[in-house]
Amino acid sequence: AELERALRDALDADELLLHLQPQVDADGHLIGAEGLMRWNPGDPREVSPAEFIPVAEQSGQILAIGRVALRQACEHLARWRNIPGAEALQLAVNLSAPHLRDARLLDEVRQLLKETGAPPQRLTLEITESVMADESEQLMTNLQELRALGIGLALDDFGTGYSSLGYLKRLPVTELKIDRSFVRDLEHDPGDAEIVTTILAIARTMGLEVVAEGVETPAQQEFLGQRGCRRFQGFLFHRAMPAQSLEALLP
Ligand code: G
Ligand code: G
Ligand code: MN
Ligand code: NA
Repeated sequence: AELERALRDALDADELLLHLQPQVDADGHLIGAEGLMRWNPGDPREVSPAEFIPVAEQSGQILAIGRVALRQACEHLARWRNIPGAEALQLAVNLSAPHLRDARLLDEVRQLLKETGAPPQRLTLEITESVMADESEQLMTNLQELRALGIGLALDDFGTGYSSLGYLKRLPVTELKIDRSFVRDLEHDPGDAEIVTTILAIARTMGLEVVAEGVETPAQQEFLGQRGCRRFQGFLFHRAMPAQSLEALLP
């Protein structure tokens, strides 16, 4: 309850900041980023999202956090239209299951696109597999309308939860994110290696983009690249950083 109150104040005072973890291609060139929310970054009072996201999910504040993330992401995308080398960057935002099912989501997104001038084709929304636990009519309508706007849909933490090929067929997703738990022991755990190989084969068959998460070693990148992975995210390349630091990486 203490954290919930502090989070409400932080939301009111606009103190949440979307940091960006770069995504790179096989040559290490910047191709996009995932937005990861930070509260008092770099400050002794910093609270980790691993702590405040679950609280916000419980309290319902996760919708307000999602709106903050969407707004900041759209502002970055709009600014990047005018920065040489940044025009084609893709930016992904994590949205919670209740937000994706919310009847107001599409109005919010349309309004933000209009206000900021962000190009919807550059925006991707990350969905965790837990949304599929309740495939409501409103969820399916929202996802279809987001796609119709040109927004991408990525299945986050793919392979860890409820994923089945049936869901993949029904949901209008454009991208899979290989969960970092499968990437971690890739070189030593034959089971994980097999899972990753299978996810990449599924993506190829279904014409989906894939991003490998949690890439920490060149050997992991090589294994993934040999099996067709073209997009990478992880500490081998970059940690999450403020938008201006990402912009400083541009050639
Ligand atoms: O950001 P890491 O850097 O520590 O994030 C921890 C967890 O919090 C991850 O599971 C990540 O998906 C989640 N997370 C970070 N930012 C957001 C956000 O803006 N919205 C939601 N729903 N989850 C987030
Ligand atoms: O759940 P989601 O995939 O949205 O969360 C991303 C989380 O993964 C964040 O907490 C982020 O800080 C973390 N992360 C990103 N890259 C790496 C990595 O290479 N290694 C580890 N251990 N964590 C990572
Ligand atoms: Mn994510
Ligand atoms: Na993930």
